[in-house]
Amino acid sequence: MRLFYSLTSPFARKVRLLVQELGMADRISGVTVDPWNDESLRAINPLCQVPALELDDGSTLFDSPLICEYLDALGGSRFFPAPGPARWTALRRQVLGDGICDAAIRRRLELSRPEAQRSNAVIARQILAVNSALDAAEADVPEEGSFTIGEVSLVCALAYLDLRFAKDEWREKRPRLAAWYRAVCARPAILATAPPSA
Ligand SMILES: N[C@@H](CCC(=O)N[C@@H](CS)C(=O)NCC(=O)O)C(=O)O
Repeated sequence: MRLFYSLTSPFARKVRLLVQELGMADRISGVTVDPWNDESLRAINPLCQVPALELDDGSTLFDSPLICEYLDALGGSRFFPAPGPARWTALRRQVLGDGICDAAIRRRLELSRPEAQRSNAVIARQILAVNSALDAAEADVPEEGSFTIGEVSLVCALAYLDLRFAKDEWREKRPRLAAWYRAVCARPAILATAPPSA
């Protein structure tokens, strides 16, 4: 299998982290690509986004939740619980983490436009989404020892905020989330997939 990714993509990091956790690194080769500037990616993923996974039969999977669930099924089904309360909690946390990344990326895109074309309303809405999602995560900090796709997504989202918006200091008003993040970051798979510094 071939994984198309970029080193700074939080969505691609979810997949890379899972690959490490599941011990599947020897089954997947990585191809780095810039999704914003390399149109050749569109032949793999028509949405031209990373992550995208090319399977051994030449077909492709894209969107991190789908790729993660596929790899988890191949690797022993440890990160996506069976239908029931644990699954809904894991998937809710995954949506929350992914949503933080979506909003942070939208904010970055808006900020990259020439100043005269920027919309302060768009930027404010993305900031509100991230802050509200962080407050929701503070109110629902993962239980000790829980490490499902939900926690994987949250880790990748928090690291992405540190990478792109470090000055926002999300930890300040969220001590429980900050303590959880500090502790979970000792996991080897998290250390091994850390994004390069900004
Ligand atoms: N829902 C997708 C989002 C993937 C995504 O937004 N990837 C970004 C990089 S972090 C990308 O490739 N953007 C290029 C584009 O949207 O044109 C997932 O979970 O994989």
